[in-house]
Amino acid sequence: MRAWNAPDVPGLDVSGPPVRVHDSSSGDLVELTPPSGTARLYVCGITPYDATHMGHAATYVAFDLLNRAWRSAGHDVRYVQNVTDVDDPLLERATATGQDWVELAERETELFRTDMEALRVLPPSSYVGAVEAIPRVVEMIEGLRELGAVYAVPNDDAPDDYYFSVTADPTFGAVSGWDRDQMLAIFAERGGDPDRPGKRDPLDCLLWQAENPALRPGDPAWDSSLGRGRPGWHIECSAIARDHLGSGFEVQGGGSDLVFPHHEMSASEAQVAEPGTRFARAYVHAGMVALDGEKMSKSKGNLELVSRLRGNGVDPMAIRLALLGHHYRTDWEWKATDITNAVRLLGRLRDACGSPAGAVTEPVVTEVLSALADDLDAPRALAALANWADRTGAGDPSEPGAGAVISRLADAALGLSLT
Ligand code: 5CA
Ligand code: ZN
Repeated sequence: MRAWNAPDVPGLDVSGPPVRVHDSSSGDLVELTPPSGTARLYVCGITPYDATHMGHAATYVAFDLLNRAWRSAGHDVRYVQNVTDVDDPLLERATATGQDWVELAERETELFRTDMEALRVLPPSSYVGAVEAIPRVVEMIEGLRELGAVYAVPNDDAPDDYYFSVTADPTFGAVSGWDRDQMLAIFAERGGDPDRPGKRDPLDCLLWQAENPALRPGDPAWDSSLGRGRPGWHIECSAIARDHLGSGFEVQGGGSDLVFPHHEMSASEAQVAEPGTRFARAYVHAGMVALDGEKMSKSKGNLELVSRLRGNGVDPMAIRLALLGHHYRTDWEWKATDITNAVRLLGRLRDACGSPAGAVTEPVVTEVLSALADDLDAPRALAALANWADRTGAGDPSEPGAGAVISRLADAALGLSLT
C-alpha cells in the first residue's frame, strides 16, 4: 500500500549519541545498537474507520522521534507500519453508517496520510494493509498448525474458526509482565473473547475467523487452506513484521493500550512459529491521550482531530509542537491551551531563527540530541530550544547564522519546520 510523501531531513554536522528507549517488557531503558547498522522498527498502524485524533498523532510523532534519533546517531532505519483494513470495528462502523467498508477504509487511510504528511512524520518504508497480507497470514497460521499451536473451534452453521494456543509459548506473558488475572480482566475489553465455548484456554486468541453469513451478513471473506474467512488481529502484525523485518527486530511500538493482548499475542505467535527467536528486542509504548477525563477513542467519540484543527487554520507545526510538549510515555489530557501555548512558542522560535545572529548553538545542539537519545525526551529538547530563543530574543548576538543551525536541528531531530 502507498505510504505518504517524506519530508526533507536536513543533515547535521554532528552525530547524536546512541539511543536508549524504555522497554515495557524488561521495565528498563535499553540501548539498541542495531547489529547490521540498520535499525528495524515496527509500529502498529491505524484501524481506518474514523479520522486521526490527537492520541494517534501523539503515538506516531513519538515513534517519528525514535526514527529521527536513530538517523541522527548514524543508523539507517527500516520502518514498517500496518493498516488494519479489515477488522470488527471497521466492518461494524461501515454497517452502522451504511458505507462500503472498502471505501470507508480507503477514505480514512487517505486522511491519515494527509495528516501525517502535514505533521512532517517520516513515512514507513513499507506500509502494509491487512488485506494484502492475507497470504502471509495464512502461511503463518499453517506453520503454527504444523507445530501443534493451532486448534479449531466449531461454529453452528459455518466452518470452524482457528485459535492460537497461548500455552504453546513458554514465555507467554513476558511482553506485558501481567499476571493471569490482569490479562483476563482486560482481554474482553480489547477485542478478546474469553468466554467463547470450545476454547482450550480463555486467553487463546483468534487466528482465522470463518465466514458466517448467518451471524455476520455482508462481512468480507477470502478463500484459503483454512476455509473462507478473514484473519484475526494479532496474527496480522505478527505476520507483517516477520515478513518485512525478520525476527529480533529492534522495536515493536504502539500506544500503551496495545501492551496486552495485542503485542503479547503477536510476539507469542511469532516466537512459537520460529522457536528460539525473539520477535522484537524491545517493546516501546506511548502513553494514552485523554479528552474529558477518558482515553481519546474513535469508539467513544471523545475526539480532537488533527484534520479539524488543520481545517480551522491551525499551523500543523503548532499541532506537532503541542504533542512534543508531553513526554511520550506519560498519559495526558488534551486541552485547547496546548494549542494556544504551542502557537506562542512556535512564534518565539521562528522569530529567533529569523534573526541574523543569535546565542551560541553548540551546547543547544548537544542538549537537544542528548535529550532525544535519552528515551525521546522531547520536552527537555524543547526547553533547550526555548531557552536559546529567549537568549537570542534578548539580543545575544554571539553567533552569526545561529538561526540556520537551530532550524536545521529542530527540523532533523524534532520534525519541526521553523522557516
Ligand atoms: N490497528 C490497531 C493496531 S494494529 C490499532 O490499535 N488501531 S487504532 O487506530 O486503534 O490505533 C492506532 C494507534 O494509535 C495505535 O498504536 C494505538 O495504540 C494508538 N492510540 C489509540 N488511541 C490512542 C490514545 N488515546 N492516545 C495515544 N495513542 C493512541
Ligand atoms: Zn498491530
